[in-house]
Amino acid sequence: MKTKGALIWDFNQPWSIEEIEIGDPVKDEVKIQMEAAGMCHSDHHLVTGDIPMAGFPVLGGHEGAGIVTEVGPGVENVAPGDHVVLSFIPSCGECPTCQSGKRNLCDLGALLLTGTAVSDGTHRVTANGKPVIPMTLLGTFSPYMVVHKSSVVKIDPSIPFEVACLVGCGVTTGYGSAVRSADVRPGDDIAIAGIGGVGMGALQGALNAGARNIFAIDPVDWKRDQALKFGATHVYPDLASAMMGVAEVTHGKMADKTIITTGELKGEDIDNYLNMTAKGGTCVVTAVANMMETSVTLNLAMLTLMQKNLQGTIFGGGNPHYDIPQLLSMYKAGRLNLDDMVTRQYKLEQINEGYKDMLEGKNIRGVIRYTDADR
Ligand code: CXF
Ligand code: ZN
Repeated sequence: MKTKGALIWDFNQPWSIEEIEIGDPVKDEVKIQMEAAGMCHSDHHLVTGDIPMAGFPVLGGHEGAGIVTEVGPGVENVAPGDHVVLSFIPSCGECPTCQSGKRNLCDLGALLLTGTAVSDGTHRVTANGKPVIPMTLLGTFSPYMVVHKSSVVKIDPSIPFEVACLVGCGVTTGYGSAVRSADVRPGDDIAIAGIGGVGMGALQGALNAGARNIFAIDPVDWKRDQALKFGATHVYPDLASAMMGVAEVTHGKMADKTIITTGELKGEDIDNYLNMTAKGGTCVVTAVANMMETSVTLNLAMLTLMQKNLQGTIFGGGNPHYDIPQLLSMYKAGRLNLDDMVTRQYKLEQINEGYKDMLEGKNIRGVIRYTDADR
C-alpha cells in the first residue's frame, strides 16, 4: 500500500514527509495501523550519524503503538483488532540467547540497523522504488507498518496509545536500567544523569524499588522541576554541582548506583560518573555514544581498588514480551506515571518542530499522534 513516512536522506538534514510504499505482510509478519509514536533521542542520533543505519533513506521511529489490521501466515501472538506496542528490540524467544533468558539480546538484534526484513531478507518499505531502511526493523514515523512478529507485543486495549507507545523504548529502558541493570535495593542512594523519557523511567524504577535519595541531574530548569515532582529528592544542573551535592548528602559515600541516561554520552565523562558512584557501587551506561567512539577516560586503579562496576545495558536488560505489558499494568494500577511524561502531542507533519522542542529541553517525551487525516 501507499502511505507516508518521515524519512532522512542524508546526515544532518531535516525529516522529510514523503510517500512510501509498504509491502503486504508475508509469513511471520504483522501489519499495524499506527496510532502513536514517541520521539526518542536515538532517532536524532540517526540524523547526526552517531548511530549510522546501513544506508539512506531511513524511515525513522522506534517507539510506537497501534492496532493490528492483518497478519501473515505463522503469526499466533496477535490477531487483527489487537492493540499492540512495538518493541525496538525484537525478541523471538527461540534463538539460543533468548532461550538462555537474555530476551533483550535476541540474536535477531544483529539485523537492527540493517533494515532488511527478518522474515525474508528483503526490504518491506520503498520510496520511489528505492529500498528504505526502517529504524530498528520498525519505522514508527508512518501511519502504517509491516513488521516481524518478534517486535510486536499485545497490550491491554484500555491503555491510551499515546502513553502505551512510551514503553516500546524509553520508559522500559529507563525503568529496567534501575530495577534490573542497577539492581536498585531499598535504601540505595541513586544518581540519574539526564531527565528525558529514559531518565524519568529510571527515576520511577528507582522510586518503586525503594531508593532513599534520588539525585537527578539535568541542565534544564523545567526538567529538574519535573524530576522533583516525580520523586527526586535532590536536583542539580550539572555534574560538578551534583558531585558536591551528592558528597554532602551522603557524607562522602556517594551514590550506590549511578545511571547515565543523557541524550549524548562522551567517553571523557565516564570517570566523572564513576567518581559519583560509591565504592562497591554500579554505574549503568544506558545512554548511547557515537558508534565510532572508542576512547574512555577511566581511572583503572580506582575501578579495581574501589571495586566498582561499569555496566552497559540495552532495553533495560529486560524482556519486551514481559516488561511491556507489566509496565502498562503498573500504569493502570497507578504505580507508574506515564500521563505526565507525554509533554506534547504532534502531527507527523510537525516532526521537525517536535525534535527542535526535544533538543531545547521542552519535552520529557513528545509523541506523534496519528489520526484518520494522516492516512
Ligand atoms: C537505541 C539503541 C541503539 C540502536 C537504536 C535504538 N535504543 C533506544 O533508543
Ligand atoms: Zn529509543
